[in-house]
Amino acid sequence: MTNRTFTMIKPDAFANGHTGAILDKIIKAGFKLIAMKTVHLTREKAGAFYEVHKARPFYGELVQFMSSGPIVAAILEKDNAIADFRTLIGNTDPKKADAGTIRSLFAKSIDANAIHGSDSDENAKIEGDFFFSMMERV
Ligand code: 3AN
Repeated sequence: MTNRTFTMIKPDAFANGHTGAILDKIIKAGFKLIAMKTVHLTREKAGAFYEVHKARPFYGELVQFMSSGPIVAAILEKDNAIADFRTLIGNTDPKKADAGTIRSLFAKSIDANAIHGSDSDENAKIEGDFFFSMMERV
């Protein structure tokens, strides 16, 4: 699994029409699409996905935001996928994200930050399995 990561184009970026531009950057950076779909998470499903952040002060807002509109969820493949994808998307806070990163280009705030990228191989597997069955991936 070390060559796979999981991403979500979040409700802000989807609603603002940035999905195509973001996918273009991801593909041009060398990631292959293993699985992809558009979904609108219920509050319950968003809450379950972010269960690991339950104790954090922003959990309620995060769940509200992630269930506020459609998202694109995808499994991506590339050598060194986790680290390379986090470099491509930039810092969690778009104000701190390097120029040219997806968050610096398309995100407005730390909570509505355009895109998610898994932080470990273990979480990439858990998160990918949350959204996709075996039949839905290459
Ligand atoms: P990342 O997604 O960059 O790994 P995490 O895992 O620290 O960042 O946070 C998960 C998500 O929670 C972030 N993508 C962001 O949307 C939200 N988040 C993180 N920190 C804050 C914060 N201080 N205020 C509001 N939302 C936050």
